[in-house]
Amino acid sequence: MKKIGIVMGSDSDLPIVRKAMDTLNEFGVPFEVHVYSAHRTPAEAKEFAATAREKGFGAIIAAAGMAAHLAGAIAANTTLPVIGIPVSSKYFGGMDALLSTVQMPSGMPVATVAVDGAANAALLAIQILAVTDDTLAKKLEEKRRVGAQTVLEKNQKIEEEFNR
Ligand code: RP5
Repeated sequence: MKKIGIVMGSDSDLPIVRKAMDTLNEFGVPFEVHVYSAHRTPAEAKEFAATAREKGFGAIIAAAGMAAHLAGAIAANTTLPVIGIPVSSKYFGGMDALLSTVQMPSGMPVATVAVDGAANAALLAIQILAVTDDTLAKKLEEKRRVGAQTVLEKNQKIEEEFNR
């Protein structure tokens, strides 16, 4: 199975990134995690992206906050799918990171999830691998089924309480 690369701009992003790692572990998808910054360690970020395909990665998740150029900088150096997680910080409620991640110029796509949306980033990465992996696709379907069941149970409780 292809690996998922996870890159974060700072170790301060780890509490958010951990949700992606938990989801990948839940599905048994192998991954590597690194701290590479588009601004503080641009050479290492570039090297990781440029060699990711030959090292067996199938997609890369990049998480960063503030002027969050990491996902774009990674995308500039690989044709693997890149998923950006805008990480919220003290100011602007994560809008700074969201716009820095999502507003990529034409020809250089980054699939951006919600602010701090690390679990969805992992699910999207798994969906990418599941294009050619039926076992993973079945696990995704089962997770959706369980998720729907949970919502239906909540609905039933609400209906019983308020619809008399
Ligand atoms: C970004 O700056 C990082 O991704 C992090 O979200 C933010 C703050 O980094 P630290 O100052 O906490 O290292 O590059």
